This record gives sequence, C-alpha cells and structure tokens, in this order.
Amino acid sequence: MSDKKFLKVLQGEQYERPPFWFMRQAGRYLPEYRELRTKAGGFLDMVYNPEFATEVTMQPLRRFGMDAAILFSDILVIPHALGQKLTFITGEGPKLEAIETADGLVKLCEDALDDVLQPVYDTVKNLRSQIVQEKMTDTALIGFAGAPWTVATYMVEGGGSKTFEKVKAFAYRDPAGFAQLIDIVTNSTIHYLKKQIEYGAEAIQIFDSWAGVLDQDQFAQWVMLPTIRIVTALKESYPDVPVIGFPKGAGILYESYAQNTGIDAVGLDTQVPTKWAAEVLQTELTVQGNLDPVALLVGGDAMEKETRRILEDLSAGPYIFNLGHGVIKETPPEHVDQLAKFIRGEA
Ligand code: 1CP
Repeated sequence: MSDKKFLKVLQGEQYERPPFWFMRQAGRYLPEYRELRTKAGGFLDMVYNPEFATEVTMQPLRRFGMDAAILFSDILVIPHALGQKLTFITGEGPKLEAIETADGLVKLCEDALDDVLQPVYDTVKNLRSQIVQEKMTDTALIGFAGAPWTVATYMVEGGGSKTFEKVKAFAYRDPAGFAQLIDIVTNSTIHYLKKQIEYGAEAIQIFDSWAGVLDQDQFAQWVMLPTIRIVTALKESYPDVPVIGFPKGAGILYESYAQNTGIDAVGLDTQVPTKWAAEVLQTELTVQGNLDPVALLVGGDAMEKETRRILEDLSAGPYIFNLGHGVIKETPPEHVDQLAKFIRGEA
C-alpha cells in the first residue's frame, strides 16, 4: 500500500494539515495552459495527445505543489469514443450531436472505445513516470470519469444546459429507453476506469456535476444505481483503489449517496454545510471539499476566512481540501498560490 498522504487520507487517516488538490486545477486560468492549447490547435487535440496532456496535468503541480495530480481529459471522451460527434468551440463549451430519443442509440457503439481512448491510457502511464521524474514522490495520480447521469445530460441536450428539459423529458417519456442509454454509458465507464487503473491511476473520482437536478426517485435510479454498479465493478477488480464520488448539488441526498454507493470518499459542493458534513458524513467516510471557487477568484482575506472555517469544521476527521467546484477561468494564479500556502501553513 502506498504511503502517499492523499491516499492515506482516503484510507481514513487524519492529518493536521490536510492534503489538497483543486478540481479543474489544470486549465485556462494558467497562461502556460493557454499557450499549449493554441499550439495544440483544439481541446480534443490536447486530450488525445499524451505529450500535451501530460504537460498540462503537470503544470499546476509545478507551481503549487498539490498532493494529487488529475489526469487531463474530459468526461465527454466517453460519448466521443461511443461514436457521438463532439466539438469544443473556444468560449462556448462542448457541442454534441444530440440523442433525444431511444432511436438515436443505434448510433452508439461500444466496440471501438479503446481505439479512441488509448492515448488517454498512455497519458496515465506517462504521468506516473513523469511524476517520479520530477521528484514529486508524495503526489498521487487521480483518474476520473463523468457519472452516467451527468454524461447522459450532455449526450441528450447536445451540450451544457440550464434546464435539463430534454434529458428529463427523455427519462420521463421512455424510462426503458433512457435506461438503455445509462447502461451503455455505465458499461463504457467501467471499462474506461479499469483501464485507467491498469495504466497507473491510484485513485478515481466520479464527477456527477448535475446530480442535483433530479427528484428523489430519479436520483435513486439515475445517480445511485449506476454509481453503485461502477463502484462494485471497480472494487471487484481493484479493491485497494479508492473511489471518490462527487454528487454535486445532491443536498440532503448526500447522506444516502455517501452511505450506499460503496465510495471511499465524498466530494462536497460549496452548499453542503461543513458542520453537518462532519457529523453525518465524515463519521462514515473521508470527505473532500468545499471552498467556493468564487472565494478563490476573489482571494485575500475573504478566501482565508472561508478556508479557515472549513479547516476548523473538517480537520477533526479524514479530510482532503478542495473547492466545491472547478477553478473559474478568470482566477489569478497568485490566488491559487496564496491558498496552497495557507493550507500548508506557510502563510
Ligand atoms: O477551452 C478549453 O481549453 C477547455 C476547457 C476545459 C477543460 C480545461 C474543458 C471543456 N474540460 C477541461 C478539462 C477537464 N474537464 C478536467 C481535467 C482535469 C482538471 O480538473 O484539471 C476534468 C476533471 C473535467 C471534467 C468535466 N468536464 C466535468 C465535470 C466537472 C465539472 O466541472 O463539473 C464537466 C461537466 C465537463 C464538461 C465540460 N468540458 C469542458 C467544459 C467547458 C465543460 C462544461 C460545460 C458546461 O458548462 O456544462
């Protein structure tokens, strides 16, 4: 078993200074990322180029010394590898050829997943040796995927959404057809995550960014069940690789998600009250989170005040410091530096 601090906390250990990493720690807020993205041509050209993807993953670690690296990829490589057309337009986010009914499922094919995803696996392998080469011996490598519900929202809506009308309508009108879509994504995700572990990922995070838009029954069906299937399958093959679940926006349903999905740690969004999390969640498993990304954007005293409160509330149990969602692209890198130093007790 590895003695990296991040992995130890996922096994339930506690530290006075928690390990930390930030969701979306690689990306557009870093000038060196923007430079490489221009050189690569497009976002997917970076994701499917192991050399570029490795470099971009390493960039924030060199500046800020996080305790974990997260593979540079995207949750939408699964629909892409299933054959759905995907483009990333700068400033507009992802666009997919929407699948609005079960008729569209015939276009998806699970046979060619690895043909598309092999460069991502190669990136994982590269990263493990790059981390050693740069002497970051205590830095762990996180692999990830989107949860089936969240990935399905993009597949059905054809991109990001504010209302989730199309994907919810599909699920209401044709639950059996929608279940087929969720099954296809679940199976592909299990395969994809197992491959990431095989190539060197030391922990896995499942991003369910839109878990919060469902009612309780839909949450049970489209968030809980697929997550249980994924975690069970991973644990069968790799019982020692920890899994972090991030059901953003789940509110009161966090409790049942944390207790019943088999995950080792739960990522808290900013809205989860930290004292509640300490009492209800942290007594059962490791928690991660949940500084408001806007506090990081603002920096200074406001950021330190929020961080201090979170550390006070969550440091008495197994805890990984993180944001409640991804780094906002306008965030000054100096603020990230300030936060990293603050968490380490250097400022
Ligand atoms: O223009 C650019 O350069 C692309 C911006 C970008 C980046 C840096 C996208 C497009 N994806 C990524 C990388 C990414 N995406 C990572 C890499 C590692 C890291 O965290 O440093 C990860 C983990 C993701 C995960 C992801 N992609 C999620 C889940 C987490 C979350 O933020 O909620 C989601 C929902 C996506 C979809 C996606 N990809 C990109 C964008 C702009 C979006 C969001 C679209 C929307 O608003 O709905």
